[in-house]
Amino acid sequence: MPMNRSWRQADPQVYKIMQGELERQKTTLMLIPSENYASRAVMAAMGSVFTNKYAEGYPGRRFYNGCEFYDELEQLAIDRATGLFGADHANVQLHTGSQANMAAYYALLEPGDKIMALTVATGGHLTHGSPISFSGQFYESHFYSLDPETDRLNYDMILEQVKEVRPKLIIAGYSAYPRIIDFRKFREIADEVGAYLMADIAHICGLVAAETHPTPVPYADVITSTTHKTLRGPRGAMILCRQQYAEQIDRAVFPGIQAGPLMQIIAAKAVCFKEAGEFGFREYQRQIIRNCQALGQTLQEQGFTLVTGGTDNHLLLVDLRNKSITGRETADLLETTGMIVNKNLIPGDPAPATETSGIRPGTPGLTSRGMKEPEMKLVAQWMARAVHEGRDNPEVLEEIRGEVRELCEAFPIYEDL
Ligand code: DSN
Repeated sequence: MPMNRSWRQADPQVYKIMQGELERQKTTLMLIPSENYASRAVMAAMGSVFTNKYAEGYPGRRFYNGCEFYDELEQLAIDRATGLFGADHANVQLHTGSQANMAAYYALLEPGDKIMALTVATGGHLTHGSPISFSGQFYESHFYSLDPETDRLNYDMILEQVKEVRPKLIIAGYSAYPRIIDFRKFREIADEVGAYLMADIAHICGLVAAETHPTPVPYADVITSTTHKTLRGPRGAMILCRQQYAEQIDRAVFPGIQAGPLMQIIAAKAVCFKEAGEFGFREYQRQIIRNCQALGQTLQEQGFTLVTGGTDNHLLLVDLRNKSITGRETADLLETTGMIVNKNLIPGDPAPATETSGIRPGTPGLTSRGMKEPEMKLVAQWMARAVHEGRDNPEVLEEIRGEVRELCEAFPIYEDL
């Protein structure tokens, strides 16, 4: 079998599909807050020779020979992760955020133990105890709620709910919550009932690394995260924890729930941790927030309702009920204009998850392209115009599509690809 053909020569069919995707990414606006553009360096690491080797185990304790560079690589990734976040210990082998959560539970809990989080419908994640996920089937899941008046975390209310359930583990960290999370308050709540505190910072990881969101490190026993969202690394995950849980966590990851680590992804994680510590990353994260606030403010000026009235982070939750259009319809409509958003449940949503009454736009991707507040205003105006005028008017949608293309050309990605 030839080994040295280019991708294009070896498989023109897959190569062509990739080219289509590259063109899509170049000419559309990435407004899904859990997505981002990895740097060329991160992508190169993912496509490197590190993909060719098994390295089960940990640095200095491998079950395969020939791991000298893998030990050096993984230790570097661990050291960079602990240095970046100020954590005692890092496990960088997790393939996904769901697996990071699974490993954290596996390390700290027995089957049937009580866990407590927000529901998916109020901003939590499937792996936070949803009955359709392993987390709601292997553990006894309970949920605290948002304050019905404000749709925000109300720590006094959560304390009361936690005291009733007395969970063994409390999860703080969400997929659709636009406000600051007070991890110190969650620590106090966990201490009241002797629970572990797990922070799932998948969404806000970059903000935390840049100190534009308060860190959970002094307060949480275990922190799980993906590495590809605001952190802008490869598609993957990690766990940070206190030293006292390091061995339990490592054992839960390997051999507990995973075998061979994806060393090429660990290489890319190392690169992204370095990039996140570099000059410019903090300003990038600040701009993500400023952009999100500008996007939200213009949407409000256009008559849109934001859950909690605004945002402190990288995402908005837009309640579309006053616009007589569902989240699914809006996301499909905006896609025709090149603005890619995802539908999302809003607190108390009367619609099912397949339809929803909300969308969840976010700004990490647009900010990576170099866009600032003036561009956010344009994007919000186009979103509003599409919803207000475009539903029965393909010409309006076509016009917006043209404007989106022009904006994308003015803020290119991967110029030499
Ligand atoms: N990928 C997460 C998000 O979009 O928030 C959900 O798993």
